[in-house]
Amino acid sequence: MTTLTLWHNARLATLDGDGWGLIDDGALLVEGDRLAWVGPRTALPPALVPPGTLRQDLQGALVTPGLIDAHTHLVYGGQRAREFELRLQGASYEEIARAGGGIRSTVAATRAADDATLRASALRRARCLRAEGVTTLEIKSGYGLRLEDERRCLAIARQIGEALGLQVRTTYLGAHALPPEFDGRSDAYIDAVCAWMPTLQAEGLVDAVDAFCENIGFTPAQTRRVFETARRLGLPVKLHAEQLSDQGGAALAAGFQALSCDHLEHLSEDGIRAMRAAGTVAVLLPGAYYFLRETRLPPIAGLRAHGVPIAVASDHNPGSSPGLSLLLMLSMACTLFRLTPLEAVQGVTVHAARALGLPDRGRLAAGLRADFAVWELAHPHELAYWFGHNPCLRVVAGGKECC
Ligand code: DI6
Ligand code: FE
Repeated sequence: MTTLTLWHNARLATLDGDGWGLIDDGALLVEGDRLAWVGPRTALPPALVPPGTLRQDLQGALVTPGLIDAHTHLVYGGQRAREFELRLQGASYEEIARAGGGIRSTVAATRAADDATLRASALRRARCLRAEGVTTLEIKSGYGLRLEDERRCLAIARQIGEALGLQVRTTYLGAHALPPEFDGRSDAYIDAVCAWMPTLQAEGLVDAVDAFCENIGFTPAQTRRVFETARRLGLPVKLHAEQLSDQGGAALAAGFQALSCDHLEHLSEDGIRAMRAAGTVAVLLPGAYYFLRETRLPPIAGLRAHGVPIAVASDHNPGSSPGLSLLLMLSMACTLFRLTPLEAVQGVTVHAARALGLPDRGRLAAGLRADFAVWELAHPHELAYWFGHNPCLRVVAGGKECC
C-alpha cells in the first residue's frame, strides 16, 4: 500500500500557470512519490483523505516546487583558487586556459583523485544545494576526458542522487576541453568523444549530451559531429553556447532541437529566433558572469520579446562559478540580469524542468512528482530578495522528506 500524507496549513506557490499560483491555506496530498491533489484546503474532497492518512501541519509556511539546478559540473577533483588570484591580477579566463591552466588543471586533478575522494567532495556540494530546496539537479562530466574517467564521473554523479534522495540527470560533456594527450589533434579527440558515447549510454550513464562550442573549446563543425552522434543514439543535446564569443552555437544546437543553450552572453538575434522556433530553453548562469567579471549581458529583452523560456542555474564548477547556492543565483539573476523575481523563480522551477526535458516537475499540480520545499517566508518573491542566508525549512523529494 502506498503511503498517503496530507501536508496542510501551507501557503502554496504552485508556479502552475503564468504567475506565482498563490494559494493561501493550501494543502498537498501526497501518494507515494506523486502529488495526488493540490489546492485550497477547503476544496479538498473528504473522500480523498481516508482515516489513517498521515498529516503534516506546515504552520502557515510557504511551499514551492522543489528547486531544479539544470546546469552543474559537480564532480571534479581539486580547486582553482590560485587561478582566481591570477585573474584578479589581470589574467583573463581565456589566457589561463590557453596557457594550459583552466579546465585542464581540473582534468589533471580529477584523473588523479580516487573514487572515494571524488564522491565525498561531490556529496558535500550536492548537500549544500539540497539544503536550499534543490530536489533535481543536472551533473555533467567533462573533467575526465578519457573513457574511464568520464565513466567514473558519470557513475559518481548517479550515486550522488541515490545517496541523497535527489534526482540527478547526467550529461556527457566529453567535448569540454582538449586533453593534453590529444594536443594538436582536436578532430581526432572529437572522434574519440563520439566513439565513447554509445558505450557510456549502454552503461546507463547518459541522459543528454553537451559540448563547449567556443574559441577555447570546440568549433561549430566539431560540435555538429558530437550532436550527430547523439542524434543517432536518440540522446537529447544541449550546448555551452555564446559564453565568450558568438560562434552561432545556439542556432546550431536549435537545429538539433536542443533542450537548452546555456550562458548566452553573446547570443545574436538569429540565435534567439532559432531557439524560439525549436522550443530550446535559455539557461542563464549569473554565477559565471559574476565570477568572471563579465560585462556583456545576455540579451534578456530579446529572449523575452521572442518568448524563449528562461532558466537560471548555478553552473557550479571550480573555474568559473564555484558557488553552491541556487538562491544566490536568484538574487544575481535579478540584480545583474534584471530578471523579475517571478522570472528568476520560474527559472529554477518550471523552466528548469523544461531545460532538462522533465515535464513531471517544476510545478505543484496533481499527477506531478511530490518534490517541494518548505520556506520560512511569507511570499515567494523573497526567494530572490534575501541573500547569504537560507530560509529553507524542509525538503521533500519524491514524497520523502530528505532534508
Ligand atoms: N563553461 C563554463 O562555465 C564551465 N565550462 C564551460 O564550458 C567552466 C569550466 C571550468 O572552468 O572548469
Ligand atoms: Fe557550464
